Amino acid sequence: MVDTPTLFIRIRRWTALTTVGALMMAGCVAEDQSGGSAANPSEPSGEDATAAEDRTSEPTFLTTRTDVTTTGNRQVTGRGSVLNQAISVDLPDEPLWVLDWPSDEDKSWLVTLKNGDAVVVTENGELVDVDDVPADVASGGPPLVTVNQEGPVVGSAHDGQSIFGDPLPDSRVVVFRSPADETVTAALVGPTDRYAHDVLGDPLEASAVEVIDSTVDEPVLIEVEESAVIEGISPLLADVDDDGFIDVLVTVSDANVGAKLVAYRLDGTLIAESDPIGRGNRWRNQLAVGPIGPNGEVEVVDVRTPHIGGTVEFFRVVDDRLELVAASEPNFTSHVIGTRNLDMAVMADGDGDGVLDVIVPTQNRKSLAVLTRNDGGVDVQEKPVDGTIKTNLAVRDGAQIAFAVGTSGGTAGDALVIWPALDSAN
Ligand SMILES: [Ca+2]
Ligand SMILES: [Ca+2]
Repeated sequence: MVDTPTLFIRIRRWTALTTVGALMMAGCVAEDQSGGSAANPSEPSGEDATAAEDRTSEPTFLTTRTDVTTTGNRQVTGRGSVLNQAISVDLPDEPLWVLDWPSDEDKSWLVTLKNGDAVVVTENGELVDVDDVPADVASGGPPLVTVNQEGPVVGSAHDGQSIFGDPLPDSRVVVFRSPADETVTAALVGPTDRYAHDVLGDPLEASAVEVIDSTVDEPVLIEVEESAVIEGISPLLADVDDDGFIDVLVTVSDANVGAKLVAYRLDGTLIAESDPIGRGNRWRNQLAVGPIGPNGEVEVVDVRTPHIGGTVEFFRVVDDRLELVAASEPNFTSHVIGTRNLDMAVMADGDGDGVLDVIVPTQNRKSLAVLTRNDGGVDVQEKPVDGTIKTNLAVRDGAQIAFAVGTSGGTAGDALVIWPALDSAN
């Protein structure tokens, strides 16, 4: 699958850095080809892999998020499978969000419920109430979990906005941290109602993305055209063109041609953009960036028109274009219209062979599909889940990945459906 030593090292280091859900997500692009030192988080770093991995032991940086990583890139490595038999645990109400709950045993899940409660589901299927939940989360907003000296704490996914002057009210802050502790922090800003599509939970979308690079004096404001908006709830930080430099990916929409994917450098210059869908009120949900191509090529994955029969699309940077290189049949979704849950699909191994796939609900949300790139397109495997998927697809990453989703209408009514981590002996 992986065709170059450089990519192999990158993947291994990404695994190590995300195994504990750490904040520092730098290893994937921090390879030093020249032996020079790191002057900028967007440049190859001089730190070796050992130094980078040692930092993951710092517990204050532990965090779990519904968008899987702090960079907003919903991609993890390791082996996992959603095609195996799952375990269902009864819940007292409809689930909204699910997160890895990093307890001592590390096999529990946090579930927030429609009635405002939050519970931890333990490995034994016991439910433990969680008392301290922010108002934003109790009213249905996305949670995140941080770990302090007393243990896991529930926060809001909207925490951290205050460093931005004019944030989109529901923007998530994304962070990339280099091995040298340099950071890139970004959020969507400049709320506007000038594009009346209104499918992401309110009438407001962003007019710009603000990038705070700790090695640069001033924040960079990347504004889109006056007819357009950034239609999402966060930017995505990843090396879109696989040149060793971190980039910013957003979805730009307008009333005439609908949504397109656009990648910028940290200084705001354009790297590449996809074709737009071609008509207004047609959205695409950018999901992840990673080496998912049939020979390990870095590709950008989205779900095109997730509300009306979504197609999973795969793009590569070719000159100044994000060129469509493969697409599924239109049978998938990663978003329910009107909600803020854009986290129903991930790029991760979904069939247990250790090779990256896209795991995404089918349009009726009664199955999960595992999509694997092949030379000509996409292979699809599907597995029914117990009920209809109501939440994000939660991931506990590591060498062996566990997954969980909340469902309603299954054999147990409301339930948490869990795919435990594969036995490492398998
Ligand atoms: Ca790049
Ligand atoms: Ca796989």
